[in-house]
Amino acid sequence: MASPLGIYYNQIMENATLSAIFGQMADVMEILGEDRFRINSYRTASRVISEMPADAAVLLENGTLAGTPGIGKSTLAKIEEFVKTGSITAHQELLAKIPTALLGLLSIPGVGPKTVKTFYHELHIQNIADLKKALDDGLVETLPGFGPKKAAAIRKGIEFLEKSTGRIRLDQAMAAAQVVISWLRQLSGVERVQPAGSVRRWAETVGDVDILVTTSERGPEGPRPEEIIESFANAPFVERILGAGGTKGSALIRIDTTSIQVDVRVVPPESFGAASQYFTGSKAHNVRLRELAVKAGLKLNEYGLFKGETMVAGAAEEDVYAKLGLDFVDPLLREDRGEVDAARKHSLPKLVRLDDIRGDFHTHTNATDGSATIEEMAQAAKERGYEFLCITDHSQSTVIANGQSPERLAKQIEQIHRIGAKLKGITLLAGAEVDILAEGQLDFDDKLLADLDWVVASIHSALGGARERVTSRTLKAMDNPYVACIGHPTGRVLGHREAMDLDMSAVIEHAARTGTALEVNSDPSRLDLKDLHCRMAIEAGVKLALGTDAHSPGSLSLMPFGIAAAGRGWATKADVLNTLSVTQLKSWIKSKRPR
Ligand code: DGT
Ligand code: CA
Ligand code: CA
Ligand code: ZN
Repeated sequence: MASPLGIYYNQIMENATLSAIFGQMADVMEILGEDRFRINSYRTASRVISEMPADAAVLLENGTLAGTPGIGKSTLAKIEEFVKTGSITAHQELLAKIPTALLGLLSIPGVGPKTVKTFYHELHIQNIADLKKALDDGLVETLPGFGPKKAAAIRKGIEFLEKSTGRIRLDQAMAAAQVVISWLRQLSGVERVQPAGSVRRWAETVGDVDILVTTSERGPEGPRPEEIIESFANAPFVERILGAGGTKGSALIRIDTTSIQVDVRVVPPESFGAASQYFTGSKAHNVRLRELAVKAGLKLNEYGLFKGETMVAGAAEEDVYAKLGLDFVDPLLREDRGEVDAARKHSLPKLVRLDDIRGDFHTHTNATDGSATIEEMAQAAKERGYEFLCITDHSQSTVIANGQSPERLAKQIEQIHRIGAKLKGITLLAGAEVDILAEGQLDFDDKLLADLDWVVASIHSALGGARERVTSRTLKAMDNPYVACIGHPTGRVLGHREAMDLDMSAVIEHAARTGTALEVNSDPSRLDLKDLHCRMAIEAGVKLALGTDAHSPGSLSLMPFGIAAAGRGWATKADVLNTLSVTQLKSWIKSKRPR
């Protein structure tokens, strides 16, 4: 059964993969000391692709890709090749020119392609172990332009890398999954290819990527499971094989600057549903199902659901659930958080879907730290089929992001309304992301806030403050009648910054009391609120406002990550403000404001 996120799942992964491939080609060429002009054109292509408003394949087909600035003739040909075959020959040829593990050095914080080039050419370093030895031998600090300080920083970078948990962000895992999925799809005899595990559940971080493949055995000439596994293990993107044989292969593959383990399993078609169920997990969800099976005198494993020796379900995942007396459970919900009980009582929530989303609540333009104009953002939102878009640039105190003074904002409000009036089919809402200051006061006075259609209030300073302090700042901001929403409420950045020590129960209770929405920041490095907090908010009757925090038109495509976080928090359409019409939304905003 399709996930509520539909095709956007593939779209994000395809573009991320393509972007990563071009980035990697530029890295390899830089390490090899090749032509500067081509390196730059690959870097540009990588950036442009990552910011594209729609799937590259779609843009290619409708002809818009050809005219896109930054996409030249040879880049276009490579994208075409990727869309057709799932890989790019030039990319594979480049990878073949360097030792496989060399690119792993790029995962060390502070080490870029230039540094790797020096290590490789001057010291013949091929992997992290070589680099550690060179550091120990004092060779690195003697390199031109290095010195003891830089050598120590690199050593620290390696320590950081080795200490890190090994879990990576969902978007990176999806990009890795897509690389492998594209590869597997083009192998002859492969029938179905599907992600499983935490990637299919859209968990916020991923330990390893799990992929299922089906093939029918076809005698001596046809592909057999071990041949598919062998082909995967020898694919050009594989950095290190961790194990390969029979029906399972595990390998490390690199995506951007990270390595991730990918497990591929080949299963027979008649067990595909049972295997999907088993390997999607979560482990806790599976334990519940197995208990139910046992109670019903059945046996459930990755091969099927059995009554004695007879298979009663196996080819289709839906059948496994149905034969256990359960409604189908969306993968987003499979965390043993009450979903099995609800499935039995037919009371599972009807999850909010991407199709329900009518607009985005959090976007930036080049007035502050975004890269595009108001018109460009509006156009991209329109192309996504949105009915409204909130422009929410930074306020004056966020100096680092070129936050706007009251004067600049006043002008921008006029500008947004002027541009909006000319646009058909989409409503622009003049908003701002207003800083919550040290004592919980806001960065603009009420008179200016009253002129805004949509106010997101966010904490960007002193995030490390005591629980009491960060909580009371947040509560006080919600007391302001013009604050419609609290932006990225906990302030976490996955892999970089811990969440604030917020009293979430108090925040949610106050949001309910004041009629303030809480953001689900849909940037996969934030996912803030996270799934469990979404669930708490919904249970308290608090509305969620999904915002991509897009700093470019392409990033509007991050919305599915927010949908997934909300869905994992059991959100239905009614819980999410993005599903309202503009008229409904305006009256919701008004209801908190003084008459
Ligand atoms: P991850 O990789 O840590 O992000 O999380 P998962 O959920 O992808 O876990 P993983 O890769 O270890 O295993 C994939 C799925 O396989 C898991 O969600 C459920 C199933 N599975 C693995 N080991 C067991 C087990 O010991 N018992 C049961 N019931 N299921 C298991
Ligand atoms: Ca996994
Ligand atoms: Ca796994
Ligand atoms: Zn923002």
